[in-house]
Amino acid sequence: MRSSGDVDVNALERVGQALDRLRIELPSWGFANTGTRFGKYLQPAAAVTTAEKIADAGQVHALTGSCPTVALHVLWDLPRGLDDVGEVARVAQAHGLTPGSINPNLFQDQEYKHGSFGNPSAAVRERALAHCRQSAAIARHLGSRDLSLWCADGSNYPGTANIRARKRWFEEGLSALHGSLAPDQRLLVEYKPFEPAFYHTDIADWGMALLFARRAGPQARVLVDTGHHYQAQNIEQIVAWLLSEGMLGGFHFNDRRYADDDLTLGSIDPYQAFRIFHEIAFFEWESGSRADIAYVIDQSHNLKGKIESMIQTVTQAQALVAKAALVDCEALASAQKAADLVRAETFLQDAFACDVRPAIREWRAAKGLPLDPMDAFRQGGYLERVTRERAGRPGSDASAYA
Ligand code: PSV
Ligand code: MN
Repeated sequence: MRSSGDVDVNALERVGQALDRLRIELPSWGFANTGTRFGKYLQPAAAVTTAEKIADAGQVHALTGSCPTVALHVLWDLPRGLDDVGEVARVAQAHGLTPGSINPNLFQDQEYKHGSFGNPSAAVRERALAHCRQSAAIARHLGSRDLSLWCADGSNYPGTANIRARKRWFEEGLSALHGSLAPDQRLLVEYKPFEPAFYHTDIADWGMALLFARRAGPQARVLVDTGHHYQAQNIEQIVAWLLSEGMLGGFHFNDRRYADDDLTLGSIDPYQAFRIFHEIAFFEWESGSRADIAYVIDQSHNLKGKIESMIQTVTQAQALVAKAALVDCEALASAQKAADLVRAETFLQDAFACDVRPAIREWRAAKGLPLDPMDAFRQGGYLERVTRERAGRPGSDASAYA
């Protein structure tokens, strides 16, 4: 790579290979009307039905070429459980997609007021387990590998919860769930430091998620949602540790300024996302193997157009992955070994500063994709059509949890 800001032939190839490999899953819920806890501003084009969410995801994939799968939330997308599987599979196929990770919902029903797997009531814990087992069955029928679990469990006031008992109930519940997975399924355990609970959260950080995943069984891994950390936490170090432990299962990508803001990837701190992609690329170079990690977007946009913000996210991911592919890992490793600090750091800074847009356009041209996905979307008429079709229907104010 030259450090002058443009991309040479060798680098062009590296960018192309990295983009060929990039698969980033779209969240069905990112196309629906969502809001803050203070209210929501409705968008006439927002998807209401599962079929509409999948159709919108299909648009993003058709324009960017990087999103062949769509993540589904069971309660929102398959409210009739296994009875919805056939239709969801059919619609996904019609839009050139396949169902991706399956997300049980353990936070919306009234029963979960005091938790799911950590609930003091054995009956509620059983209910959580049954719902997750049903979600695993849905995943098997849809051909999805990952059951992606986020538990909102926690408490709001000191002394109100038996933290150790809840930990034990989680261990029991997750092991039982793991026991009912098919051999090729994975259980992804997501952590979050706070919200909705504001005193303690049962799976609050990557260490807790790691312990639970290890105890659950060999098919469990940790899922890193980039918005689920305290300010200033070094997320790429967590990524590097989980990679070295063979325990990084997937990501929920988004950006944030304050807490779990669910903002567009790279909109606040693109260098942070670049450093994550770099740690993965560096690991792959060093180990000579591909990291088996599910990349999923977990964002909800209240004010930006939903499809446009997904296109923005995916093109940003493509750019950051391309930049990370430009780091000369061999030279970096030798600079690190020699403790040549400035030289080592400069490899990252140079790659990040590189204008990868021409290389990405070449890749798009070679794949028959629009050179400018956002422009193609704006010219394509899809938004105008769905706005006409969807506006004013019953249910268009319905919301998923954001
Ligand atoms: C919780 O904040 C979370 O990150 C979980 O992944 C949920 O499934 C998702 O958001 C819902 O938007
Ligand atoms: Mn998430």
